[in-house]
Amino acid sequence: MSNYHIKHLEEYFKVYRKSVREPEVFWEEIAEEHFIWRKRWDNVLSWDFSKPEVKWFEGAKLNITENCIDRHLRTKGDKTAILFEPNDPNEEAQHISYNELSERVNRFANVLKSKGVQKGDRVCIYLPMIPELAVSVLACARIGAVHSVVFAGFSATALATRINDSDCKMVITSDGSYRGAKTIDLKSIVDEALEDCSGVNTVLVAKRINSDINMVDNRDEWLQPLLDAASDDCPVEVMDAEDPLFILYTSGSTGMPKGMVHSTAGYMVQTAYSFKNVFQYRNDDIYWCTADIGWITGHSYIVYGPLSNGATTVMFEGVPSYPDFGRFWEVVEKHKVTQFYTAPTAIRALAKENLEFVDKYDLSSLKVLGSVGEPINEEAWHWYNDNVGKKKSPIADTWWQTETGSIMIAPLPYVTPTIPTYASLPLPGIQPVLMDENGKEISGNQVDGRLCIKYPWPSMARTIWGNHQRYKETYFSAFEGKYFTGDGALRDAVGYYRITGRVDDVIIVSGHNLGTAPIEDAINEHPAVAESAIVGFPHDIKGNALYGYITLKETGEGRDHDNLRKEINQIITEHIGPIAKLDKIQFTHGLPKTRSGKIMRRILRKIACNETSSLGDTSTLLNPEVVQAIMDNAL
Ligand code: 7RM
Repeated sequence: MSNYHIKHLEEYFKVYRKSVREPEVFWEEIAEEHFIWRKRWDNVLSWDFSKPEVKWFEGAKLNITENCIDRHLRTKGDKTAILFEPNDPNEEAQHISYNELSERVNRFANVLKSKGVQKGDRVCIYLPMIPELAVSVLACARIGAVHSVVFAGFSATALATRINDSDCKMVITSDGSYRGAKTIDLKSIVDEALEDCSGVNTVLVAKRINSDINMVDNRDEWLQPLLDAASDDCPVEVMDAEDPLFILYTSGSTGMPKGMVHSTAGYMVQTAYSFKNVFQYRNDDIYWCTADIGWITGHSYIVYGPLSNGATTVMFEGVPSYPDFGRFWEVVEKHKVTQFYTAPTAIRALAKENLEFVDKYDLSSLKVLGSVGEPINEEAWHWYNDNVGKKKSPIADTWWQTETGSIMIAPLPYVTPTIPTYASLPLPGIQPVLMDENGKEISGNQVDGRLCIKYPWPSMARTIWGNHQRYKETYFSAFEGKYFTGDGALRDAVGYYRITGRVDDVIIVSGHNLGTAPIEDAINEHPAVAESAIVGFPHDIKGNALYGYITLKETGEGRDHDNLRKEINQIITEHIGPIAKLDKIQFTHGLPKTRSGKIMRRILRKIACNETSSLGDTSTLLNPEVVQAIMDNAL
């Protein structure tokens, strides 16, 4: 009897009910049947959200790389584990088999050891999307070092902050990276960062762009000669279930980034389980997630989830717009990708372009589409469904967070009927609840509130590195005894969840709670609109009024702005009601985005409220230049 792969809706409901009735039995069965343990656990779960303290599979011993690599070698040694697609389409793709991955991870692990890295030490990885990134992550895990991957688009200051916060001894980087038509000099960013990081004594440098870089004596070393000299046999470090596997930083709305700490066993079990079900993964599939491994999506659904299932996972170095906007679809055709997982911001960017970029390619291999990172607006959902999935590939709108480690709410393709903009139903083992402002659980359907999770799940982050108090305050204090996600959601008549955005995005206009996502959805239906972001600003009568920042498609650019404003408010009136009409509409050439593609409404709110003297932390912005332009034209 196995609950591991759910194939029918009735089965989903049955398994879900069991997972609520007997959560420990549910997770224990999955853990038992699908992983290699060096020692079995003594206790499935102990927890206390008031401390907060959560332990899964306590007493168990394991190594996650034995589960992601070694156990596949006997039956799948020659199967491609990582399919590396370079930035330049003329450079050949690399098919790295499980055998080869094993060899490379073992060598790398031995290099780390030879440089003095020990179990529990933190290693910062600042690499572009090249195979060494996945290999170094796994090499750390093999020897029990805690990896802290920093997205290689972050600045020197952001990198230094993260290195220092978790006391990394070593940085792994490259001579540079390719990004579309550009090359980026990563090594000099590292050099600049390390001026402020006295704890780092070793920098390992992978060669990617063959540039002439500065190497600091007694600190920097080229990686390849070390790998060549190392043994390809590195026995695994046997870890405790609750030993930290990695730290990943996520920015809070204020203050220092939070180093979320993930555990070994719980994280492994749930990323594997969710990968299997949300992507309906089958043996010969070619799975592609376009995220960067610098984000949680890449950790869980490029590296650990796929590899623990013995899958082929595509690792893409490039960008969606190079050499042209057909790049994603070219890769899908070339490698016959079966599952494609990307972010709404990418979909919206591609939807702005000519459809020929999609139609040129044969996308018939696709079976499942995924979306993650933001609420997917209705317009983008339909574009994705019609043009990429040809109305045949279900879209899994996956809601989760860096903190949750795994996908929490999502339809299971071919199992759960999908509705645009609805992340739909919780995965088995996940117990979401909606709370009102007074801290009461809202029961029933057709309600909205703050999204909390009321029971622990295996892959939840265990703490914030070095600041357990902040962990408690941020996630376990707003609602007693519950994990607070920071998101708002509504639950419809059949129990489907729709995530309406961060709760700080909820705007109360004349006493009505308005989520930004549904309003933006309505606006984005206008044929001239490419993207929009809504924020509130103080209003004498209504309390708050709505301010919309709107970017137009190329086709909309010559249009009369006053007419457009009327049409947009008309659409809002039709979709939501006159209460949600915008008081101010500013047309802009771009919206401020984080490097992971999320619109930074916090900055737009400050501009709308005329508080531009203190914009707060803008160091994680992808496109700081648009902020000035928006301020200059603010209404
Ligand atoms: C995986 C990831 C987490 C925040 C989360 C939400 C938003 C993510 C969706 C979504 C609506 C989705 N981790 N979010 N996925 N909102 N629908 N399917 O993105 O830590 O970087 O961000 O992202 O607000 O709290 S994250």
